Amino acid sequence: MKNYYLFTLLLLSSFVSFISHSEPVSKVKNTMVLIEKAYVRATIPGTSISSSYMEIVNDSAETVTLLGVSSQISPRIEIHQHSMFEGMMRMRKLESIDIPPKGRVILQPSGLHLMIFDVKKPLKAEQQIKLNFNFSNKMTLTTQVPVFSPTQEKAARTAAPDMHGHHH
Ligand SMILES: [Cu+2]
Repeated sequence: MKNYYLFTLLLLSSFVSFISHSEPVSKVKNTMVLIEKAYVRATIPGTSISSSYMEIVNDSAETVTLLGVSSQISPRIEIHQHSMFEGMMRMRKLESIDIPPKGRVILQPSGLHLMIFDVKKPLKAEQQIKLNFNFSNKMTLTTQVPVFSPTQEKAARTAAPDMHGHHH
């Protein structure tokens, strides 16, 4: 019995050391880039399109590039940029977004955003959506993002403007 216990302990400790050997790598990678204030818009009944907004923070000393985003809720998520073209608001697809060293890129309505196409099931407020971010250097980040109703979105956007640090 004692031997069995010891064996289990040994197994456990080797498992723990396996984790501690593998974890620092991904931890270092993941803490270099942070996704903040992220949300996905609830779908409008009868539509299968949505968008997502957030702030991407690069805490590393090198430029990090967002190459794409995927999720089980949609087969197609694109990086979009809104821009004015001949007095009209247009959207165009971007292949990637560069986040400068120690920098921050803000995805917000009327600007950069993630466009979520062919949403499989209606997205409702209070839901949590898992988004997978693919960055350059094979760095990935998975995060849970809440679905906001228009009211919640408005509240979130008016609640924290000072935290963005661009009201100097
Ligand atoms: Cu768009």
